[in-house]
Amino acid sequence: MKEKILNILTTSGKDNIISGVYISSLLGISRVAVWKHLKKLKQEGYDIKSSSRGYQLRNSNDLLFPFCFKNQGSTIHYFPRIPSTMDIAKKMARNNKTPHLTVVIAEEQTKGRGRLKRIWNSSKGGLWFSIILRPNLPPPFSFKVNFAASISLVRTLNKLFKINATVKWPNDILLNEKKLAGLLSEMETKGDMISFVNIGIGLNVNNFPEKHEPNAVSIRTFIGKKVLRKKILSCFLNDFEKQLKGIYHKNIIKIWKKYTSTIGRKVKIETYGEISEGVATDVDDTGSLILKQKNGITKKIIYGDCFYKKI
Ligand code: BT5
Repeated sequence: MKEKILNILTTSGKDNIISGVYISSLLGISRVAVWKHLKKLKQEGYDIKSSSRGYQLRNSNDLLFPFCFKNQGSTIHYFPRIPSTMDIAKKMARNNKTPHLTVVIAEEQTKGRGRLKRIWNSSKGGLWFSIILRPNLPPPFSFKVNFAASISLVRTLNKLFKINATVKWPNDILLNEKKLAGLLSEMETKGDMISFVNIGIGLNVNNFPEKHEPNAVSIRTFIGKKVLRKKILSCFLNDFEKQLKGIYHKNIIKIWKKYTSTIGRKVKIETYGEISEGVATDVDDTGSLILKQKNGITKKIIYGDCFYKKI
């Protein structure tokens, strides 16, 4: 019923204002029942305005409801306001019946998180989602999935908006040296295989992240207008699904290198409190960064935060 009401509010009426009588006649339920459903939707966080003329779903031109996605809708789960899509995705993924490529989207996250439990600012207007993946891979190969996600994201954004976003090792997306998106992954294993990998993606689209993060940028601030998040997500999912096919045999790192701005840069890497500096000379086939330090010694770094030094 909830989906049906949202669908009616999205698709009909002048100014998208729909009377309760009209909704009740379409759905064959009483006006009181309509009112109760709408009250619940508002409590859940849907931006619905009531007036003497009826009900109006605000900001309805860029909704991310499952029925807004033609072929992908059946695996999309939308929440107006939740702590984090990662928590819901984890719960869902632990149920073996949840299929590969299930997507959990939030309009707003109250406890969005980055790596090492850092805060991820997730106000309205961004694209905050997690994808549940069941790649047929042993755990040491999970890096392929993470790198594939950043390739698909950067490729989608560059194609749709004619921008020149790049990937910073391991998988931040930068635009003009500022952070446009961050990726996070959480995995569980069963025996010798991955049970699921959940990839969380936070992409600044129509929000203004620079208010809280001076080093952040959104598509809207960069290109100067609002864009459709639905289109971004749909194109990304199509590209990512194709990339994941036969991923075990693909040289993902070779593809990733076409999109990275890290190789050749002077960098500082922080790994659990240890700091290393030098030039990032390569990323090897396991996704580790190869750093040539000032003393000439080469170091292989498996995990860490990478900061670019000024050119
Ligand atoms: C990341 O962490 O970059 C991964 C972010 C993943 C967020 C998604 S949103 C959907 C899903 N659900 C979640 O709860 N999380 C995932 P990390 O590399 O640790 O970067 C975190 C740092 O980025 C913070 O310490 C801030 O400095 C900065 N930051 C926070 N919010 C930001 C934003 N909106 N845009 C750019 N930078 C931000």
